[in-house]
Amino acid sequence: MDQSEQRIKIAVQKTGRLTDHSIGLLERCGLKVTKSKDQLICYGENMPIDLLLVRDDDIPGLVSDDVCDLGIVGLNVVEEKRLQLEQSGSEGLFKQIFELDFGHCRLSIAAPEGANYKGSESLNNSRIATSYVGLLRDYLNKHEIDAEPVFFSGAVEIAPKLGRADFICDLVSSGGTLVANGLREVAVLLQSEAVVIQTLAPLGDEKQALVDKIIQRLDGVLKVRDSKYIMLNAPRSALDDIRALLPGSEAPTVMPLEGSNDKIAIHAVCRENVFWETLENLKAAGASSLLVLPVEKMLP
Ligand code: PRT
Ligand code: ZN
Repeated sequence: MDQSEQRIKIAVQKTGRLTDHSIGLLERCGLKVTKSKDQLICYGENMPIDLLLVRDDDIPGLVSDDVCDLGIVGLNVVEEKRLQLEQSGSEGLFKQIFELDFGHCRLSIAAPEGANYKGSESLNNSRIATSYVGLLRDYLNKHEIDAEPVFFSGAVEIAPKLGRADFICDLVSSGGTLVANGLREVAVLLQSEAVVIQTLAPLGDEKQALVDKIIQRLDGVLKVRDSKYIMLNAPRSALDDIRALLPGSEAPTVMPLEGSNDKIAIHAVCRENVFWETLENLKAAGASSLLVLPVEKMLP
């Protein structure tokens, strides 16, 4: 078999909101790539993994057509493609592996400030501008609303001012764009964030083992994102109080301190962030020499 066929291809957004997070996440999984974003492909230097840099809208198709083995893309784009494929009776799909906790946004319907909106029935007999015709149609069907999606590929928020639509359906994160265009969010269709998708095509043992390894590493990186390693000294008598104060920690390591009979050192991995208040409470409970360190990697 051609050696290039044994390499894993991961589709990531070439330039946009997801690019730096996607590449940064893969780097934290141990992948080193040549960094040129002008190229279509970034070759992995230390692992048989290459990144295909493409428009985000093309990512689900590349994965469902088995051109790429994995893809990192917004759930909004994944769901839109899934509905398009389903509506056209197409077989090719992908499996969604997990959410990556970046690229958060929601797909919402918004109405002009002055519009008399009294619930989803107010959408009847209206035109709604969107780039997400599949998701919008799905929502309208489920709510038995008779409205017409009007396709806009960008600048959806100006459609009502242009007289091209009565409402819009677009992505919202801070809500600033809606406010700046005199629009009000009235219904949320989908909560979205970046996700990993995988081809449904069988990969063969070697490639599957590599994909499993990347998925395990991604999982490890995501799990320790908020974790901290905390070290402190304390009187032995304060152990129970201190354990109760350590956020999200299971079994701390307790060690005697050389030259002291009643003092111990406590080390623990906390699965949540350790805030100043917690440190102050630990100190009040008798802890001293507190040290909090970030956790970079963890394997169970
Ligand atoms: O060139 P390419 O097609 O790859 O990029 P793109 O322009 O289609 O996508 P890009 O980079 O803008 O967004 C990529 C992904 O980021 C989206 O598919 C979402 O999953 C996610 N994301 C997160 C967002 C937003 N937040 C977001 N706020 N995508 C777009 N927006 C836009 C929105 O369309 C609206 O115009 O930002 C505006 C609203 O933002 P707020 O903060 O004013 O509410
Ligand atoms: Zn796009």
